[in-house]
Amino acid sequence: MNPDKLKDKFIGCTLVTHVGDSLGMPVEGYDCKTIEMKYGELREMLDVRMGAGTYTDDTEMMIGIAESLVQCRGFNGRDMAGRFVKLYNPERGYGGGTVRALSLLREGIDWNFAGERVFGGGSFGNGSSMRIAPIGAFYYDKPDDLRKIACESSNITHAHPYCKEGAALQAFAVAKAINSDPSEELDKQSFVSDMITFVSDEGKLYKAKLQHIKELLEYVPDKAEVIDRLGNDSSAPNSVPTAIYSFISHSHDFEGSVSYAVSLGGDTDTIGAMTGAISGAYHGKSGIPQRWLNVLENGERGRGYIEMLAEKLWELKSL
Ligand code: AR6
Ligand code: MG
Repeated sequence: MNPDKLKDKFIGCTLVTHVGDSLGMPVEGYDCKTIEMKYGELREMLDVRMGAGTYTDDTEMMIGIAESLVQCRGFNGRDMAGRFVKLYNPERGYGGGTVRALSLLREGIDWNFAGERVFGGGSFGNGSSMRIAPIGAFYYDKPDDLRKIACESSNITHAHPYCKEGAALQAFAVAKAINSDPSEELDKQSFVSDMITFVSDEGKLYKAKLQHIKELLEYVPDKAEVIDRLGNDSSAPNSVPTAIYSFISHSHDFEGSVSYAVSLGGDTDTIGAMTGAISGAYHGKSGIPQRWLNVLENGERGRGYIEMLAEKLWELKSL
């Protein structure tokens, strides 16, 4: 692939995690009908709750992954866990399971054992899938490494098999989007078939959801049916497939894909962030509407910092 295109896609998947997170943050927890009644089709970043363009835990943890991959030139679980702990800002809206895992890590529990002590056997929340974009990018050309590293990174806070599989699947979607040329028509059915093949035997739940996606792509279902069949809550199995569908059903329409994901309601910031990661990986940074870029927070670890990390990640791949 043309190196500049690849760089644009590395920046796209990380920065659009931020975009989707920030677009969804103001309406997190609203249902689909309420969002439609109050805002119609939500395409602007509302200046409510944390403020327009502010990111939540999704992006903060994604930054932890990117920093760690860059500093260690690949995966290092202890380093990554340390960065999650160091970056943690309670005002960003973390899930309870993650807060618990981070506090165990802070107490000195080894990085590979904290996650399984949450909820007795591990959280099945979407917290390890929402942050995975940099792993999808860094291992975009190595699916076996991608699966292994995605699972290990999940284990730091989310040890449940649903989460490991969800994180691997979301990372694989990002990798597939990086490998796809947006100037050609996307073969939607074969995109999903490849994902079904990728899912391991422990991920039967995801295979069934991906089969739903194949069916839903054959017509234009109403949002209630999509929510009913794929889900929109904060568990990994009820949100990762929803993000994959939001991207594939709007693959030609960058803005529409993220806006659609948020419009489904429920865990809007995270479904927005995960859809954004895939759409950003497909279209690249150059596909992001300028008015969205302009409003993203840009302090010490804001938009510019995320771009810089993505560029360094790309440089490491180009060595
Ligand atoms: N048993 C029972 N309930 C569970 C279990 C389990 N093993 N695992 C998860 N839950 P959590 P996250 C339920 O807390 O994944 C933030 O807003 C439980 O109700 O690990 O880090 C993020 O931005 C728990 O509260 O959170 C995401 O949007 C919930 O699943 C979202 O929260 C989420 O699991 C999830 O983040
Ligand atoms: Mg969040």
